Amino acid sequence: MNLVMHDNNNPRNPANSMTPSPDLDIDIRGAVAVIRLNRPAKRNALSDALVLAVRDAFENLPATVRAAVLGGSGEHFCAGLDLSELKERDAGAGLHHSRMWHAALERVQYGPVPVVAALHGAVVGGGLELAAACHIRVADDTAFYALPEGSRGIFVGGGGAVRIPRLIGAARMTDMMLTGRVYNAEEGERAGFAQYRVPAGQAFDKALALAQRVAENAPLTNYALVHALPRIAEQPADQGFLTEALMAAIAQSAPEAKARVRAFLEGRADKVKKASET
Ligand code: 1HE
Repeated sequence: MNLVMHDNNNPRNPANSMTPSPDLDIDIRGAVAVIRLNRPAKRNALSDALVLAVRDAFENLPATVRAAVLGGSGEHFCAGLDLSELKERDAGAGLHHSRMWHAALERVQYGPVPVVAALHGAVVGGGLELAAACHIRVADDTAFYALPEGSRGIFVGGGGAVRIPRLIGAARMTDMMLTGRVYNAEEGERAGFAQYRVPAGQAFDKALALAQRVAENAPLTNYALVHALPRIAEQPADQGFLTEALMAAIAQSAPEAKARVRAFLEGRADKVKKASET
């Protein structure tokens, strides 16, 4: 049993609603939840059970958690859909299977906290769809990105058709699926898959450091970034401006926001440093 749940105090949801999975490690480290796909022998391929375990993990994070890291054990982040479970499905069953993935990855993207993905090795197919549902992606130099669905005679079904073009553009995604093109870590950073690239073996440490930094933000600011920003980006501009104003008004009214601004004005908070100093 590889499930490690160090903190069962969970006011957000009853702890007993958690579906333990032997293939998912959950380690609560203070304000950061470290969640790891743990099926290295199968390259962390996403069985239905593992997809549901990811959903449950994000649904049941303890209220003390302020950010999460999502990574994979072994040599690869994730080999995508578990192809051994790919059955003959009629159209209705295929629809529901895809919608099950959508519901699970929706809990990652629109869950309670920002999620930093630590990527290495294969980030392919449904693994790339899962990474795209996270808020920050850190990739090490071993990472590579592909959408082999094109060659397997299938299509993306885990939200990739919506999320991946927003990272790299529809033209690049079309090319990847039509031609089987694989992006290496450097090309992937340039294309927009990852916001950070680090030397081999350092993705997890960098992701954890970023998550710890994210966890220090005022909770309402993180809420606005996870829940409001992507929706504002989808709204027509005039509606987006109004949603932005409403969110800004709510965030700045929090006592924590007022205290943070006061701390700066009284010289007790960090100044913004030049990029070369950070
Ligand atoms: C798997 C899977 C998998 C590995 N489902 N079992 N995804 C793909 O098409 C990618 C398929 N996988 C690969 O291309 C390679 O495995 C990797 C590049 C990821 C890794 O290569 P490597 O040499 O390190 O490992 P391997 O020897 O290929 O695999 C080790 C074992 O994992 C082996 O099983 P074994 O019993 O022979 O040891 C593989 O069969 C197994 N394995 N990947 C099942 N994906 C919501 S829709 C999403 C649609 C998709 O994601 S389609 C894309 C699926």
